[in-house]
Amino acid sequence: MLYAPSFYAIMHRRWLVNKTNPEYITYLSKTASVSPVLAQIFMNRGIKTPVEISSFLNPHISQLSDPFDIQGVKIAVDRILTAKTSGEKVLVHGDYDVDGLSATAIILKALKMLGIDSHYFIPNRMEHGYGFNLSSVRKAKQTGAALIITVDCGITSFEAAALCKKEGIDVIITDHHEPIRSQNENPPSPPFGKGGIAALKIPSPSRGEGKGGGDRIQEFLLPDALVIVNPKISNHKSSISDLSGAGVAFKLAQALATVHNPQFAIHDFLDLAALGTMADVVPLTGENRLIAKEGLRLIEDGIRPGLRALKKVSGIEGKVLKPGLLSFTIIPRINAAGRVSDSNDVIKLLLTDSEDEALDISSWLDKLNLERQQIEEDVYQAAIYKLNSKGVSPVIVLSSEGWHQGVIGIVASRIAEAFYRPTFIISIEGNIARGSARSIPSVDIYKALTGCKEFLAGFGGHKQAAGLKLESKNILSFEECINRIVSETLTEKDFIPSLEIDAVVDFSDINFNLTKELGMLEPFGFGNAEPLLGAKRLEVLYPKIVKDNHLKMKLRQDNQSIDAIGFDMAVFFDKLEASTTIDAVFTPFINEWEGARSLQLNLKALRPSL
Ligand SMILES: [Mn+2]
Repeated sequence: MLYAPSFYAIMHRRWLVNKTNPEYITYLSKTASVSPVLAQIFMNRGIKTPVEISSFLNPHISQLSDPFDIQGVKIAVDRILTAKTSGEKVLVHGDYDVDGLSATAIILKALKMLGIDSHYFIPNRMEHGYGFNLSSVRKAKQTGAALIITVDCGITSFEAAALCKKEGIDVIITDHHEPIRSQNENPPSPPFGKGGIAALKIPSPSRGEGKGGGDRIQEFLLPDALVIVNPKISNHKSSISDLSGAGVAFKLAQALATVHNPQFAIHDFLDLAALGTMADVVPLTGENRLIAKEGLRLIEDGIRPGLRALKKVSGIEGKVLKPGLLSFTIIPRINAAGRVSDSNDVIKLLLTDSEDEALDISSWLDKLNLERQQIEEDVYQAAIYKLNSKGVSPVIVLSSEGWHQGVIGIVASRIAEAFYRPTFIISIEGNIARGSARSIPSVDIYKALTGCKEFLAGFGGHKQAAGLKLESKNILSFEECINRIVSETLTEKDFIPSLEIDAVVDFSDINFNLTKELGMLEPFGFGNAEPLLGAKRLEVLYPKIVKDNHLKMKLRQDNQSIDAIGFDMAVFFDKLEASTTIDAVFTPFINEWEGARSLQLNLKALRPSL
């Protein structure tokens, strides 16, 4: 997601303000020694005691949880150490996205540090499809591996695990995706086979309740592996239940470090774990916050040649890094390989000690990313053209021959965001069509798909993203069905995006100390959004358009005025008259200009005062 809000989203938004008991805010502010505004923000985010606030404000890797708390880690560690003592070869099976590649690099590096002869297999999106599959088992046989460790996948790989068993190859599955629940009436057992649907990999947010013991494993349909390490099986609703694939791999590396080798420094893995964590858009709270915060610092310091080179080709060398910045610099470049080419060289990039090799691979990724952008833009423009001719319905379904599989998910996401409608982008190849869907918060797209399964050959995913496969001749019937189902359950206001405001403030609350406090909540991202503040009845002074598209002005409340900038908000200029008052939503920040520091408001939304 880029910073620029779409025109559509700016113009039609419901403003929601969180309300809390003011007495508790005063109490919390005093006991936790934070401003009332910050206390309100914490309350909104479910952080409700001084102890919780203190640990959130001071994340440190010493707070990392014991990796052996995750079910299966002990067995996995023992098996890996057996591979070391008996000189067995090990194959790491990964995935072609940033999370899967980071996870692969983490485990490979850990195995190499133990002196284990290790190899890897990254499936190719076009050739093998997503997930641990039979070609990976073949590769293990070729290399003579006695043990396969999957990362960021495998939790639904029944077939491949069964084949391994038959071939006498042990499998350790490490994953973070949702396991299939056994009471599920339709177990989506390997639904699409070869060339499956990439978008299916995103975990479903539906969770089991309570903390699992060994007996709870019975509730899931799991592949027959030696052991499965997945916090979704045993650590529901804990600080580690939302780890990314790289996060789970990191916990295994952390466990190996604690039992085996003192020269194992968990610092050697944290930058990669952070990369997967940010790329997979898991909530940046709990253990993920510790990983992201520390890992970002390591990426900033440039400890790894591969990431240093990627920063260089992305033009962000020496910059202060935030998840939002990485999401349109390093992350898409790494993902480009899996989208339009092959990701195997990315592992070399992440593990190399050679500056030259790092720069070579990074430049290649940079080119692939340009190629990906061009392909994406072509598909996007073609999709918008189709949309213009057919009009916007409650669910947008667009299809065509020749739309590249590697970009349909991104295009669906862009259109869903721009038009605030669940969006399906479907690529037709002869009789068969494959599509990718992205939804809006009010629509559970997985559930809606279930209602249309008579038209589908297969589907999977979760509330906000899904993949599907169908016969081309059924596209129209499917489109009618999904529109009917969604229209039946939603009202008009569900199609208006909302803007959640953390606190309504007076200008007298906004000062340097507050911006400093807000900075301590970083890194911002999914699950830990940048706080939005609101203020009412503001006078607009000296509005002007700068650099074509941005809006600059002063806002005044009582006797205090503050500079404000609205990126990509020039569209509001005509609506601003110096005499009318407006309400504004913003994040305050410190603007440094020629050595001087001043408060400034980064505007997110404006409306005339009611
Ligand atoms: Mn993942």
